[in-house]
Amino acid sequence: MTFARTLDNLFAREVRAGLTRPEQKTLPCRYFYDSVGSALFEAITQLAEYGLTRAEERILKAHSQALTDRLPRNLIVTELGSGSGTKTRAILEKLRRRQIVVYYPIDVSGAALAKCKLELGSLGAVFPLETSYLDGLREVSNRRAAGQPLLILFLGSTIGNFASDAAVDFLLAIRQCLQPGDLLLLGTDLVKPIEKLLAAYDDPTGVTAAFNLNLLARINRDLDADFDLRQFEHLVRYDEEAQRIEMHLKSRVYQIVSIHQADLIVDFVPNETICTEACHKFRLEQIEEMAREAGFCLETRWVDREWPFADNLLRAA
Ligand code: AVJ
Repeated sequence: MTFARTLDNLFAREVRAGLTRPEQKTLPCRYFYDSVGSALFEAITQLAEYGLTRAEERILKAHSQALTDRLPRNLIVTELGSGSGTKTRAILEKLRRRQIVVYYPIDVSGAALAKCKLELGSLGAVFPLETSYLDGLREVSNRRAAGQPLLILFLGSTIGNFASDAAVDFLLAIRQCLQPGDLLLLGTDLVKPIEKLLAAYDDPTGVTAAFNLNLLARINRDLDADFDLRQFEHLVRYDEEAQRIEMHLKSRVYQIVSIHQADLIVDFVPNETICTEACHKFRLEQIEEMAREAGFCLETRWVDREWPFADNLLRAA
């Protein structure tokens, strides 16, 4: 039974759970990343309005030597949600000057992992793991030699997809796979003017709207459903109190949708929404507090000023 097959069942269960919620209907954002979704996300990272990726690229280009100088010898590197790995090149290029690079990219998207292996394969030994973040991390932790240090990369502010308590729980779960002294490089998008955030998630070109709608296309294809994408509209909100961007799909009309593999018939009233993603934004002091609660201490951090974003080097205490 391949990972993809088991996913369908899990996918069906999670879609059913999200669309039968009493208050706000939801869909899990990790299902954005089928091959079309991964390609659309790559396009998002090129958009003028979406400054996150370029901000982190600037940080890694400028500081990967300083980062490498802080790393213990003979470590292995793993990355949660590596995507195509383009940002990681800066770090691995510096690392291979002083050791053989051993890198485990972990991602739910096989398409992204294939690109990552192509992108970074010339820099050392690359072992892609197509699985969930924590299962992959446990796998890597089991494979390392006794006492061999580990660097985990969790870039791009994907931690922002977790609500604040869940983010601490997730970091705690990571901590439990580690040994004291292991390092985590955590990418966090920082709070900034609302109009800048709204433009980043609702670009005038419509790429993010397509990325969002593609989730319904995936459900139609993989779960035998009949969503009419033209009857849904991409909608973005910013919740100032929760410091988060929310992406929604809004129903234009009253409609009934059948999702056969989830054994579900669900109706939508006009203007009702499905929340498909929450992207939390951080203040520097909140990141340090979150890290402390999860058993990490902040070693150092690098901040991009042009598009406020921070890469935080955390040590497992
Ligand atoms: C990959 C989760 C970091 O939150 O900015 C981009 C995903 N969603 N545009 C983000 C995303 C809409 C992205 N992360």
